[in-house]
Amino acid sequence: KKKAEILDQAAINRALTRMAHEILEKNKGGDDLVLVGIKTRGIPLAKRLQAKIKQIENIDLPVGEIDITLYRDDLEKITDSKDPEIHSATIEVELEGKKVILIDDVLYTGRTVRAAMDAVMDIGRPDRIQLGVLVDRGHRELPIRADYVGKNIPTSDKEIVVVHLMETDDQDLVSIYEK
Ligand code: 3GP
Ligand code: 5GP
Ligand code: MG
Repeated sequence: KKKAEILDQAAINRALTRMAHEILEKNKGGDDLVLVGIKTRGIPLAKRLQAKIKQIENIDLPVGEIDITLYRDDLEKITDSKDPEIHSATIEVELEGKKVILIDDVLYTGRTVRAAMDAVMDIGRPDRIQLGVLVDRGHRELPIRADYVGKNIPTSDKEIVVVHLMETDDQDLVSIYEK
């Protein structure tokens, strides 16, 4: 049951524009940055950030992809589910000396990000790993935080954040639903 619409298309676009500027500011430009999208909706978000960074600084950042399997029968059991596992990771560029920025749509327990960091470290040895998410909904179960956040949305564990993106869902909209 839908409770509220939190970000519409314009708000999502503004948040991503700000995040692109923050990424460039924090890293003093785009040198050695590699964006890595986490499975479905992190990937179009990483590509949008890549396009914005291209507009701002005229540089083409590489975009990699990590596919993480969740092993969840249903979303009710989200917190007592087993840790996620890496299904595949595709990063075409050498990571030695690079700064990897993981991108996901929603940050929740942090378990997916932990698994994604393992996958990156298996592929190469970046100098740094940072994290950007469109929505931080709280409820971390690990000491993980995001460096770039589109919007903090305090949620109860009975709520879910539904992220719709043009590329996957034919519209841009972030809403809160009650399970
Ligand atoms: P996404 O990351 O592409 O949005 O994690 C696999 C998918 O399951 C995610 O895809 C996400 O949409 C969905 N998902 C995982 N946990 C939750 C949750 O707590 N609530 C909701 N609505 N979806 C979830
Ligand atoms: P984690 O609990 O590991 O932080 O999140 C697990 C995965 O599910 C991540 O890819 C995250 O984006 C997604 N996720 C967690 N909670 C939500 C949510 O409320 N809504 C959506 N759309 N995805 C979620
Ligand atoms: Mg996600």
